[in-house]
Amino acid sequence: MAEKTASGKAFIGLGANIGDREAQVRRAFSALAELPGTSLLAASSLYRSAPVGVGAQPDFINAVAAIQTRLAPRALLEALLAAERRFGRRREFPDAPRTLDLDLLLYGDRVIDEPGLVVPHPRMHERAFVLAPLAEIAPDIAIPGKGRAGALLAACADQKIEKIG
Ligand code: GSY
Repeated sequence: MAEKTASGKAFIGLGANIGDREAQVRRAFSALAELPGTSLLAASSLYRSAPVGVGAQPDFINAVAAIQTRLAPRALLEALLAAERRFGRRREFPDAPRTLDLDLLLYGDRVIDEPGLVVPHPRMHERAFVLAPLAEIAPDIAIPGKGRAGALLAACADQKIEKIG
């Protein structure tokens, strides 16, 4: 049985760069709403973004969701990994193109550094493909130790990203 905790608000980064990327990300919002003890609070627009840190790959479609969940961080992470697998994600090599990527970005104001579970997501504060959709649905959200999403986004002006609705 999944580990339970008091209900908390979390933010999830969604991304896809193979297959029907837009459809997969839109369906993933519904998949998040169907996780045990979880409801979808907000879904950002979809954004097309150039790949960061993975070499020459197709552009990504990215988005961010806010959820309310009774799953504890580790149980939430496991549920996200299981959802990725249901969407056909295969980890054939590090940073392989993906049908769906679900990153646990923030869990309330918790700071967690455990094997396989680091929250806030360690690179989210420097990635426009996370910060733009996050700032859209939660402009004043603070990333512990880093600052506010809206302000951090201003420092990523060189990264190519386009809102597609
Ligand atoms: O960490 C998410 C996977 N990822 C992405 C992504 O989702 N979007 C873009 N634009 N670049 C990325 N590089 C990685 S790794």
